[in-house]
Amino acid sequence: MSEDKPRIGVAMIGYAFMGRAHSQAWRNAHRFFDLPLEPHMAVLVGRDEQRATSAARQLGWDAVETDWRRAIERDDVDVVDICTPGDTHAEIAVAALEAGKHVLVEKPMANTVAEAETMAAAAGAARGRGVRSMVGFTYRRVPAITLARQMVADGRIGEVRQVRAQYLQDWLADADAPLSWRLDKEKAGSGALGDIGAHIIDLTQFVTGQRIAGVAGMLDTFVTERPVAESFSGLHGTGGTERGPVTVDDAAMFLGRLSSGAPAVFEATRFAWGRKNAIRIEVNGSTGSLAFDFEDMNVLHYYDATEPAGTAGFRRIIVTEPEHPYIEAWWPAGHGLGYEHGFVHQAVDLVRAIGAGEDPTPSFEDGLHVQRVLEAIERSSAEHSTYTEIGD
Ligand code: SOE
Repeated sequence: MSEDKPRIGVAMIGYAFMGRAHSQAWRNAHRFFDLPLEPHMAVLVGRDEQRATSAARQLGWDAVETDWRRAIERDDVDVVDICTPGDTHAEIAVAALEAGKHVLVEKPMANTVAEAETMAAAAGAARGRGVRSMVGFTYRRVPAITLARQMVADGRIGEVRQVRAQYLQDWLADADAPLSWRLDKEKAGSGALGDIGAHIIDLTQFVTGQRIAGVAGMLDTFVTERPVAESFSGLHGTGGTERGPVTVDDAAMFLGRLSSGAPAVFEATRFAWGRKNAIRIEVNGSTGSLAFDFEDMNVLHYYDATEPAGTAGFRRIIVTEPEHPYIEAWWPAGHGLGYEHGFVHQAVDLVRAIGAGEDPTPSFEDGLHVQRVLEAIERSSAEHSTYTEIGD
């Protein structure tokens, strides 16, 4: 990447956990990948000017705005990267798209289907003006996950018969872990369901190449009130004596049926003591299986049932070869990637799509479908209803 490339200016709104992960992606994308445009970290947006200024200095942003509306009007901003809680996604994304800015929005795309529909409509209108939009489901950009999708598409496991997907964390298993916006329905839309269940919904659709066409589910809240946080860092805070209500689900269990009719089983919980970020998906096909666990994220397990039974077995593919997705830009075989690399790959794919005048994925329409699945699960749980079909 020696020659000077035209710059693409980025405004990032929000600078907490996701803002930090996105910042390292914007810093590194063009330093490891050959991009048609060089990301310029133009402005960080945060309401508290002093704290935002400190964050901008630490994370590498050139300027600060305290109002996102000013950021989306700036001439040095081409992309608006939304890293705020879900209750602000729709207003910011629609305004940014209407201002002619490309938009990347963190998952889940919105807090309701209605919000997601306005976002998808704004994205469709903006697309006609060459303005692009993308939803930040980064785990599909883990090389092993992208390889799994390629292997399913290439027929390496035959016809998809069944899927089981889990997202297990334990950062809320302590009943005294304090409240955060992720536990407030007004802010987050839902709890484990939308926060981490959205990821395994997107991953299942991405790996199988099919949509979830219907669901039945149940949601549980184990701890109904918690200490109000006095300070927070990442996902963990310190609680004071004041307590407040938890207004979202702590765990979501649901069944799904893919567009082919194949059944799927899902579980998302932030109460699984000992599981830190265990995103697991296993796809059983007519001639084999694929299995992945993010806690061993550089490995994809593959069982080829066409092999002679005497030597068949799950092989452990170490997804670090230069021919594997994204790997050529990084390290030699066996050195491995981490959580942060999915965010770099996301920035790379977004900038490449913008440079090529193409629509990046997942699109806002993809995000809207995930929202419809989430809402159908909530409805199924609330009404103790059985299987609910989901339209496109
Ligand atoms: C909390 O559950 C969280 O930060 C999610 O919000 C992210 O989407 C996930 O990648 C890690 O865990």
